[in-house]
Amino acid sequence: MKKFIAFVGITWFLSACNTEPDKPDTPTVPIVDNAPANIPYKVVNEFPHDTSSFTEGLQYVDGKFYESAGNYGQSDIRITEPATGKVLQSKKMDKKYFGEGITVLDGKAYQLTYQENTAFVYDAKTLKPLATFNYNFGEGWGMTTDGKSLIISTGSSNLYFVDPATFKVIKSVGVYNQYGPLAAINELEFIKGFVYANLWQKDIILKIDPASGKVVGTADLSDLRSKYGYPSLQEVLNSGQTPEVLNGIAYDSASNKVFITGKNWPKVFEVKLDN
Ligand SMILES: [Ca+2]
Repeated sequence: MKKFIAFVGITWFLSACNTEPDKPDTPTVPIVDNAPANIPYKVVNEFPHDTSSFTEGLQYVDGKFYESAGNYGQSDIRITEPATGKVLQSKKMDKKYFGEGITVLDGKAYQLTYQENTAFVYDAKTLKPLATFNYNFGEGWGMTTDGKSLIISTGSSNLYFVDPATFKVIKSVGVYNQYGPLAAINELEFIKGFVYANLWQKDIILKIDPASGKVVGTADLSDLRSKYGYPSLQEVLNSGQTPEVLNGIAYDSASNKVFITGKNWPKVFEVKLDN
């Protein structure tokens, strides 16, 4: 960022030195990145959610939720009925794996693991295991898809675009706002050309331009807890209470509905953001 400011300063100085009368006196340099837009939110519906699920990923596919539950010994991939929260199908992971981000693409469900550098691929209808991949670009945190690549977060500020056929990284993009890089990017959802992301241990959702990594919008959901009688995030972080952090964003593109939940949350909320 310092280099950028220096560049702006030098360009402004050169521009200010321009005394030729026939040239318009307009700035020719980009304005330094400003703050992301505030995205208001509104709860429009609420549905039950399994409080035993330490939610690490959520996606809406053909009328069902696909969810990844974390923690060693309690991890699984599950398909649930949105209206009731009923688990329709599930596949438990071996106790050595901690389930993390999940996404469904072309009939296959992909699931990351936290520190095991292993991704699992399942048949999305039957949850039959199809393949495993090993990866080494970081821990497994969140995952979504733009319909072509898997998009993965690792707890860093980067989004990794990964080939679903090989699990090789195609490119990475650093997420930043007006203050610089933002670490701990967590659960993801691709909505209308943007990546929406939970930020670990924050009650906010970021809207990210996937081409540049720039945060273009922020939704602050911190009052959702008090509205529903949940302990504040600070109380949860201090004492280990539940519901834990926001960590699930799903999108139904057919009906333009956004759903959010969190680790051990009793509800999935349908919310209106800027969708
Ligand atoms: Ca998601």
